[in-house]
Amino acid sequence: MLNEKVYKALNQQIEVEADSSAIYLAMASWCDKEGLAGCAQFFYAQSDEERMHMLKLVHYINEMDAHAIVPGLTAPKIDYPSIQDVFQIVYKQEKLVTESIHKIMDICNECNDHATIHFLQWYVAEQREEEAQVREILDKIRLIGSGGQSLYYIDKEIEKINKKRIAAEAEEEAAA
Ligand code: OFO
Repeated sequence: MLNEKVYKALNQQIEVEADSSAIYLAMASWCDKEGLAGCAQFFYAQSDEERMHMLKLVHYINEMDAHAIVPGLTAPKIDYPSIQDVFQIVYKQEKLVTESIHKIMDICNECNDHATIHFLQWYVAEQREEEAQVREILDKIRLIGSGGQSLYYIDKEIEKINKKRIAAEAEEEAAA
């Protein structure tokens, strides 16, 4: 059985992950409309990943004999000034998610909830990787600059990341 404080915090995290999934889906759709195919593919995949993070929480809470609450959707922003702004927003969102996971860890430590600490370690590692990836993208965007063909080159860079992700997923599947 979960401690009440831990239960509440985990349920709130379901909402945070659901919001991330909706935000990235809205970004994918905006990129599609702007003709940024590589970025669109990146955000569709990110949105799916966030949904998977949300589902992991739902399953964990229920496995612990509590009731996972599915939240209502917060309407995401649907328009963005530029792709540079999109990735800045992503970075802020990922930092917010990291903070939120760390807060739950603190609550778990207070409550001596070793099972949830173990469960959340996956999220801690995932957040470290996601923040690093967005920082890398922001660095590339800065290097490419905002000249005439910058959108083309930014999209190409994101396509490279998509290819790496697909290859990593194929490797994981083969190893399973
Ligand atoms: Fe849920 O992984 Fe980042 O946000």
